[in-house]
Amino acid sequence: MQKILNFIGGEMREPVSGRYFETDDPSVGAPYALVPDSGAEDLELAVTAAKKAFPAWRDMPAAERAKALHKLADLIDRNKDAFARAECIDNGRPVAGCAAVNIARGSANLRFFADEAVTFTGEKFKTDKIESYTLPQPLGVVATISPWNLPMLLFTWKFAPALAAGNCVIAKPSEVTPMTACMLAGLANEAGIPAGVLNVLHGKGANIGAEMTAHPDIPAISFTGGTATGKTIYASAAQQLKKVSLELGGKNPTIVFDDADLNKAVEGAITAGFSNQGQICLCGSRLLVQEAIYEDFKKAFVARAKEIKIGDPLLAETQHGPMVSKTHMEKVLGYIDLAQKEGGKILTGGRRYIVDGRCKDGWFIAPTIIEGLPMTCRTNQEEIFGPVVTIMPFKTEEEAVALANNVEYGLAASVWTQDRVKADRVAAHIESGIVWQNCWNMRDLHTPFGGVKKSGVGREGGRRALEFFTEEKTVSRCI
Ligand code: TXE
Repeated sequence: MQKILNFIGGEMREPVSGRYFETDDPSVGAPYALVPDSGAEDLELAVTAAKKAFPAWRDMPAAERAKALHKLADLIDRNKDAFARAECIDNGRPVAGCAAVNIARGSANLRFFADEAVTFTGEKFKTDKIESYTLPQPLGVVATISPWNLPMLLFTWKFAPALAAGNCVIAKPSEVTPMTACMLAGLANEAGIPAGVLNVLHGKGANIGAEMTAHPDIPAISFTGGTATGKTIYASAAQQLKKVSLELGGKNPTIVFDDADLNKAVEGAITAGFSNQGQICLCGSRLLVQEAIYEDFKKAFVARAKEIKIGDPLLAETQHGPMVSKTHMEKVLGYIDLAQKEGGKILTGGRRYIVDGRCKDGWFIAPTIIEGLPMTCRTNQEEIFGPVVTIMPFKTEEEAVALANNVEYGLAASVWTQDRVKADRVAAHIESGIVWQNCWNMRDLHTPFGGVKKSGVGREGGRRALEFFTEEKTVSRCI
């Protein structure tokens, strides 16, 4: 069994308690590595190391910090095949997707925020009597907590802006997918990131995660994960008035109007619904199709879903791997059962999928499409976070918007129509942080990213992330 270690003060360290737990390879359904079960003592060591490193890192010119982050990005790229393979084994995403998305975005995130921080400056103000300027200053030691669905992408997305802005970080990846975070930590010294600037602690949310959110010397927490966990973290952070950024769940609509380019919309809805086995907070899990094209669209969508190649995620041609864990597979299968009890008809998929050979015990679920459910049922209201899409017809634009908005979540939506004015009108009325027009998950890292309603608090991306990890000080003088 491989052993994952914490990274504290520039050194790989065993957890103080000596306790570990197992993590699984979901494609074979068996444990393959040991994860530190870190706790308060490990956190204390990390906070001490980070506090010691902070003054020098803070005072370093942003361009110098950027150099180290670029070097770390170079090292990720140099080892990208090893990272992609490790991420695939840990998470189950097919290796091609890991390479093209999870790992490529890992290094891209580091480069992007390194460069953004160099041009991130305060503002100047002037009246006839007073001139003022602002100084955006780093917060100190901050915490990032990331989930299992896009391990490397979200791990770096959280800590890169914090480091670039001059903070020291204690980063906790998900206990379900800790491997690539551990590998990345192993490159930090070579990249020239000073000891204590980046610390990586592994362990369970309820133990080390909760310790991090309650620690008095950590003034800010950036979290991506489930809405229930987000609420717990928000409540804990409130006790000490910490800053929080919460990127939470989604139940996102894909709206297809009858004037859409049918082929592009089908392909878009497939990508939105089933990318990463539906385990992306942005996935379009509720497909709304205008009635004139409903039957044709449904036929094409189901046929296309059946073509998705399920199999061993280490094979280059595989498009659809296993669910991340047994617990998660059981949760998703539970929702598929529920959907049928609620009156839904399975059009394809709908059960555990057995892959022959090496992956025969893997936790696979085929792309699943369900028809005939009302928007108010649990299947259409709760985040399933798997390869499950419900499809339903609508008559008018107003009805489509009302159906889209009839959930507690509000992260993202995609709208398919060739009518630009209609696309803009719908975008304005959808209750979500992000709307894509005739595309899905096209990301410009400068743009604000985040949700409304139960999908989160705050915005990340570009300048917003740097603002979150700094406090603005106003300096004024009389003239
Ligand atoms: O995520 P958790 P889980 C959704 C999805 C999924 C559900 C639960 O619906 O089925 O959430 O998944 C840490 N204090 N999403 O349980 O628990 C935890 O260790 C501090 C949506 O795996 O939210 C991990 O590092 N930290 C999603 C991180 O929080 C705590 C991505 C996320 O885990 C903690 C993942 C605590 N009390 C799941 N409890 C998205 N929207 O991207 C847990 N953690």
